[in-house]
Amino acid sequence: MNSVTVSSGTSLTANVTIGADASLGLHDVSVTTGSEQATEFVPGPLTVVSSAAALGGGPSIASISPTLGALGQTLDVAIVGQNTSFADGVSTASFSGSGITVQSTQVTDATHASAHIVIANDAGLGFRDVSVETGPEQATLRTGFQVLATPPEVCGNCTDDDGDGMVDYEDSDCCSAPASMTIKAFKFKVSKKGTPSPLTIGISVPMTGIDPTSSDVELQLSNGNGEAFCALLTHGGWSKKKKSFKFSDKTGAAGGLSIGVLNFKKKGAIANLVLTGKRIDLSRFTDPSYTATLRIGSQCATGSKRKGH
Ligand SMILES: [Ca+2]
Ligand SMILES: [Ca+2]
Repeated sequence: MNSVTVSSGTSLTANVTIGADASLGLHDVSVTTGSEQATEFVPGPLTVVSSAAALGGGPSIASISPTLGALGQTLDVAIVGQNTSFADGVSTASFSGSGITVQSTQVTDATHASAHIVIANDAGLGFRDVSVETGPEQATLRTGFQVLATPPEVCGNCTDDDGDGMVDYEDSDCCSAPASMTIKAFKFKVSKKGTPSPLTIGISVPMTGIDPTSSDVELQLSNGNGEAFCALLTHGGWSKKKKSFKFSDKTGAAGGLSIGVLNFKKKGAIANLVLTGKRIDLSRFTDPSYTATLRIGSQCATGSKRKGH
């Protein structure tokens, strides 16, 4: 510690020299003012790294996934290192602050690890630093992980993860700027016995450059009763046929949608999509006014139509 310059009751600058033999890793910081002692509320806010790391050539964490977690969640966080030497049984991951417990750290290779974490119900909200220690090696990603009060919306799982009533691409968390689609045909029968019935939906969407053989398609239908239908038509089910794309699924994995055709008007700006399934049960949904949401790749669109029989 060389000098301390106080600029206000809550702010000071400490000039420190870090010795060549200082231990690498997180260090606690505290300030003593007479009888008052202020300590950090996240442990180890100062990280000492090797000089190579300080120059950018040392070990660091390039990315993690997911970057968000909610109170009470148990997650596997994938960690990608850069210039690291992760080793299974040696490397341990940690998250700054209190309330995130790393139950295990698994390493697949020198730059890939996975941390199995539990976020306590009373963990502090906000950003956390993520670190992996491998012997003396320390790799840290500043503010790489965020703790939220409620789970984030996960896009593409047909679940309203954050509980706001909007599923996947209906939710602005997944689709911040939906294009306005035109629903050209929308037909299904409500069986009196409540058995699955044919559904056909035809949609005209202003999407450009879309290719469902490389981008998954998700179709959602909702009405006043809630989410009626949500299906992921994975890119593997699509094939290119001249200027159009065809979808085929016989397994039922696409929510019962079995046939689809996607083609383009002349200049390719408007795509026409028709999807049909033979046995889809919408009988629980008595509100005849449906909103469709379609996602192809990163583009999304929404439109409404009253049911036609
Ligand atoms: Ca979701
Ligand atoms: Ca939601």
